[in-house]
Amino acid sequence: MSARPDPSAATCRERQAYYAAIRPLHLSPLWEQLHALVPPQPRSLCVAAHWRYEAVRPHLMRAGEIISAAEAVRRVLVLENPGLPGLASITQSLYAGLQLILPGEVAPAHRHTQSALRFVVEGSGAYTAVNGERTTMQPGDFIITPSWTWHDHGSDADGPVVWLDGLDIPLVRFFDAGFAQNAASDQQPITRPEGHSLARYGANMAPLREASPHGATSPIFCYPYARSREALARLQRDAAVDAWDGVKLRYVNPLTGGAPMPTMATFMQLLPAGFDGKPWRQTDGAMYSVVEGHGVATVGDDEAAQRFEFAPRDQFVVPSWQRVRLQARDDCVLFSFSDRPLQQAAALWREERMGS
Ligand code: 1HN
Repeated sequence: MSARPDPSAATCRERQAYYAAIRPLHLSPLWEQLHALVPPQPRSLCVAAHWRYEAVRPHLMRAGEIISAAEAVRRVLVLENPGLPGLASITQSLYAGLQLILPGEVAPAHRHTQSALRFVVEGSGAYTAVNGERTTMQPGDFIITPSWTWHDHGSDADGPVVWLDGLDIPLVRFFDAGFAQNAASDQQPITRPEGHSLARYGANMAPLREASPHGATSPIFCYPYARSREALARLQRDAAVDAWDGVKLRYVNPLTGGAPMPTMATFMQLLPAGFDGKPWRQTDGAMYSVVEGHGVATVGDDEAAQRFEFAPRDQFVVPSWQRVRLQARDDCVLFSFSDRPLQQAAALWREERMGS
């Protein structure tokens, strides 16, 4: 843009007086903020951040001593983006937290218009119930709570169970479209056997005469880790490894081929031992949960780059349009989620793969 001479002091005073005169009418001059409104490229307030599980776990277990799941309703430590304090946001559009449930506890049934995903981080044997069906959690499982479905959690495990919650809370807040209700009883009646939704929709087959039970949301309740891990292992062996992503797959709604939820896309990738990935950037900032392996995520531009040395169960967030590079010491498996489906619906999503 062409440089113009700075206005004189008198002109500035005149303009300030003018701005003051129009303020009571709730008018403001666009020309003072135009450049900030349409920046040349995304400049997110969200920053890259890394939560080492080793550092977080003792505090999560302490939460288990100071409050019950019943009293807390959801006993969660929110992963608050350091650039978005107080907003319960991991990125501008999404929320993330680590939820703990202890043996014998129940997190009471409620429903809300916010969609949720659960990604199991530690422990086995807790369950979540949605729509009359329960699923028992195993580490690495990806579980869906569709918008406006009753859901409660409980645990028959013999130790703590921890999962990552991902919700579209900031998005729903942005749209002022949030509704919530508590159920009359803590636990919903179970009307279907465990594994029902997977049998019905998870075998590359679908029922003949039945509408999607959750509209645009996937009818699959739990995407078991064992299946995803097996697919990645086969592809690592049998197919070329992508220089940016390693072996990366997206989870799908089998009825549409699209993302499992209208607001959130989910992914799982395997970085083979010794993987030294090329850098990329995408407009969807993403939250990562490390399932297996040790490696390094380098986020940001050269001098300002942050180096996250990650280990299993660590969580880290990558902001929109920041450069990212992934390296693996041993075989690494990473789960991630982002708001990509909405960005794609709005024709906003972009990516750049550098060094090709
Ligand atoms: C919620 O309902 C759950 O159901 C977890 O487990 C986290 C964060 C904010 C609002 C509702 C759950 C949540 C939440």
